[in-house]
Amino acid sequence: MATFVWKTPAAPAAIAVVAVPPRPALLDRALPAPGTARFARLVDPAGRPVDEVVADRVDADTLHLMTHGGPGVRAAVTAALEAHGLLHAPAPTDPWATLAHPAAVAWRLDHPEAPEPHAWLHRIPTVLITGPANAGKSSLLNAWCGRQRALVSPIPGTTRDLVAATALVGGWRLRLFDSAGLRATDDPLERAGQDLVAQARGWADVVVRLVPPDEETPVTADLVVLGKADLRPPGPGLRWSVHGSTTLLDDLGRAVLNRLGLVPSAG
Ligand SMILES: Nc1nc2c(ncn2[C@@H]2O[C@H](COP(=O)(O)OP(=O)(O)OP(=O)(O)O)[C@@H](O)[C@H]2O)c(=O)[nH]1
Ligand SMILES: [Mg+2]
Repeated sequence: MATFVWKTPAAPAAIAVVAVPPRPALLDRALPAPGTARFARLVDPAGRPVDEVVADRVDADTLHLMTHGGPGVRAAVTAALEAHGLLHAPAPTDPWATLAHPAAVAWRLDHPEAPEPHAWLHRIPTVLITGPANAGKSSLLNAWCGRQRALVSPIPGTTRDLVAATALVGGWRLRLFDSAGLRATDDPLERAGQDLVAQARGWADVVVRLVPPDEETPVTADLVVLGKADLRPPGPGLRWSVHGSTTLLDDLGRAVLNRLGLVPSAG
């Protein structure tokens, strides 16, 4: 059975586009030749006008009707095309509809036809912030997402659950997870929190290990961040301090994006 497909989303708009087979009975005047367009009226099977359209003959087998885009017009056009014996086919999933970041939309606008280079256009990367108790993980989460999302206190073992927040970094959304501090403990709830961290290390796309000044041993993580930099002597490495400038956060964000292959290395 011949079909028609709406090529534009259902949201109200000035104009909507529907692809139909080039049947002369659909219009009140002759079909345009392939590669040309003409103004016409879409008519129902009894010849009654339904909408004024521009009929664009994309090729020998396809006619695009540019109808008006309000919901009432769309419903009337759908009904008329069904009355002509055409089957309403669902639109193929629009890759634009699932873009997850402002930067992904910008990339798509620049590369409308290109194959997509990575899943991050549609998926929000997850970033686990881990490290010893009292390292400043919750303070980092709060600074990164721009609000007091997690409790901060000088008492080690404050955070137990994974605490999620979203940050926008260079136009990319990141799903950040603060987590329980790592230390020896007999508290069953704190241990349960540390088990969550172990699981999160498995599914997080990037693991950021925040190292306090008294822990200098290099550790394995995607990114090692030297925390409480205001209490450290100057030196190399990726540094962070809640009392520092926003440049530190920018550097950290760039390093995470770099791990994800989203921007070139900051050098
Ligand atoms: N000087 C300094 N203090 C900081 C910094 N970041 C956090 N702190 C302080 O360090 C203490 C612990 O901070 P939190 O952010 O709660 O540390 P945490 O790693 O989440 O701790 P737990 O949840 O217990 O694992 C608080 O008193 C903070 O104010 C920093 O960059 N510099
Ligand atoms: Mg905490």
